[in-house]
Amino acid sequence: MEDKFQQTKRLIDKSEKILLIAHRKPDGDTLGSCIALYHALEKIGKEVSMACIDEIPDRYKYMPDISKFISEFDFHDYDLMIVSDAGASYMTSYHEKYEGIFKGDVHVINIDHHASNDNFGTVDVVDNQSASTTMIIYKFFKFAGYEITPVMATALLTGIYNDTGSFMHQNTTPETLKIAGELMAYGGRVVDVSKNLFKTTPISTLKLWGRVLGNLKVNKEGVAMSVITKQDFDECGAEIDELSGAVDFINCVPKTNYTVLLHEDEKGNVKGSFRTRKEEVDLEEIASKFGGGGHKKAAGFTVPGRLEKEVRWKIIPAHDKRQHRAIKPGNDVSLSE
Ligand SMILES: [Mn+2]
Repeated sequence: MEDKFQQTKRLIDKSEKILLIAHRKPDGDTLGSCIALYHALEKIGKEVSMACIDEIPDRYKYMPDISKFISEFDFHDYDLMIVSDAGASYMTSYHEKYEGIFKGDVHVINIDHHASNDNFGTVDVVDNQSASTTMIIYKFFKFAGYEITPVMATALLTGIYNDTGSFMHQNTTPETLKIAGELMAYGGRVVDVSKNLFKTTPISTLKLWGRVLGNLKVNKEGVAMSVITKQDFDECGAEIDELSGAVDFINCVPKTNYTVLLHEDEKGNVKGSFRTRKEEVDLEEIASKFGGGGHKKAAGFTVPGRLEKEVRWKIIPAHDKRQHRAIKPGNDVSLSE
């Protein structure tokens, strides 16, 4: 990593105008990376811009200068582009908008932590052992001797919080916690990050998650399952991406083998997301039966189609013939789904 950091520093040192690029559908890691780099590079006298093809979600607006993101630019205006947290150049979506952008006319530093990174940069600073891209950037700042301000520390913490689900995912290591601690010591505002990332939810999302909870059932095979239709999205006034995280939230029912959340999308597909807390369950295998894939503990699939509710009613006769009790719902009549 040292030589990659050296090459990165050399490219930054000889550049005047630098463009920082976030990936499409930006999250806390790509945005925190850009904001921290923006402050670091401005401080050493560079002319810096930040770009993202999609709008910045409101929950990240606590980070200073986040309003400075632009969506359009002329890449020939810059000496250097730094792309953060993008597993491939197409994840920025700028390859479609600007022909030749990543073809070598302008140097590119690719800083990322995805195992699937396709090394599209002039310099590729890729470490898939890192829980977040901001952790790599933190190490680079230390290497380069850049001053870390409280604003930069908060931005770097945002990436760590985002990608570890506030230290709850398996990618949380002793090093993750150590760096998070150091960032707090640099003045990083943990409370701002958790409040905005995890404790701010629009009413449409709450209503949608309410339906996820209301529809949740556990079947005889020990599978916790919930369903969201297109109509649910419409009635809650919610977008598809507001469902993200819901499957992790409901993957908490004791004694279940795994959890599945099915939903319809706007393109006429049914998508399934699987999660499990059990060591012995291999979800990649289960998802592959539906033509999907993923990891052992988190997987998914997409099939064209729609969801239809099938309700069966059956009458279970009372065993005690002497009493001739009336059949009551929930007692003798069962609803199976
Ligand atoms: Mn990331």
